[in-house]
Amino acid sequence: MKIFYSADHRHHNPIFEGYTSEKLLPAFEKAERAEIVLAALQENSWSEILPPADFGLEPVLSVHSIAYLDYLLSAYDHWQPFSPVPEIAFIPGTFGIDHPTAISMSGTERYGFFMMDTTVAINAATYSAALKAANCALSGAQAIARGQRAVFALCRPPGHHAGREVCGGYCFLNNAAIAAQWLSRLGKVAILDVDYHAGNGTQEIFYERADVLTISLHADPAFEYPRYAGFANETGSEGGAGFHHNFPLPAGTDSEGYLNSLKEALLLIDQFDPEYLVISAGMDIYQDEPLGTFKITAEGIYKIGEQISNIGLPTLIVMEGGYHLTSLGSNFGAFLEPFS
Ligand code: Q9C
Ligand code: ZN
Repeated sequence: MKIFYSADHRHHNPIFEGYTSEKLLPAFEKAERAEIVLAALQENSWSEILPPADFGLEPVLSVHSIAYLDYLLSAYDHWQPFSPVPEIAFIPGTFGIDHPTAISMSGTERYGFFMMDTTVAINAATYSAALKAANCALSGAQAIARGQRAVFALCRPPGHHAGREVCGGYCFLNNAAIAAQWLSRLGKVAILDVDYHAGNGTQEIFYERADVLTISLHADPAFEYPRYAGFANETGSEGGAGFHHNFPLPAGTDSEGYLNSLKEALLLIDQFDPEYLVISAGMDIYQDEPLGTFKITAEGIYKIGEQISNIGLPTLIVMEGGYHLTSLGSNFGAFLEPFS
């Protein structure tokens, strides 16, 4: 199996993901996540690790706005004159709730328009890391289009919480959405999101589209991040009405409960009859996950991969979340094994 990976993610290594009045909260989304997954996959005879090709900005700008890209590129440098400590990453203190547009790019406080939470601090390396991750996903999409059965994009930072012009939940560029958008020129695409958290960014990006079916299985946003999206009654709008499906699941969901919902999701994909399948894969569904509440075993993760693989579509698997470091490598291995 082709696996696209770039080491450029390493310098995007946030030390905090929010704050209380007393302290900064340490980050879960760390560089070692990708290194751990890479090291585990290198042990498999079926792994072929490849660097991503450069697809330029066009495929990224077909999903994200130019103002947003400019924000990711310039926020850190722009902020430096105001920063008390030079190395620390940029995070604004004011957020542009429901504002129709980013009025102007002057003034770092305006940057709060582009983010939905405090987990997306930007340092000097964030933009290039995010762009490389998008290129890993695009390289995977291209390999699928050229006839590969299944490809893994070892993306970091992750992407599925990023919307057209908003970052959040450790995500800056929506890698899976960028790849799916690229593939959608060639035929219908289904995106299945099995990360523990609702794929709100992907949902937003394709919400009015009938040619890209989006489905997300996740912890119920009534109690879990991202809180403001991922409910069952959100099913698409305009031309895309009926082409988005959320499966909000209760805390404590085990392998059996998960696989039951997955069966329904796979039926919807079968009925849609797409040319390509893109998976947003997060191992934070695992039982020992520090950010999760599900009770899914390693065997359950293998079976989830197996059920998805059994529908037989050309499949691009994109790495999203998963923060239990000691199981992360073997869980991605278990998920990918049925596709190999
Ligand atoms: N202390 C992914 O798995 N949690 N993102 C916010 C702040 C954010 C998870 C709680 C979780 C984001 C890609
Ligand atoms: Zn997640």
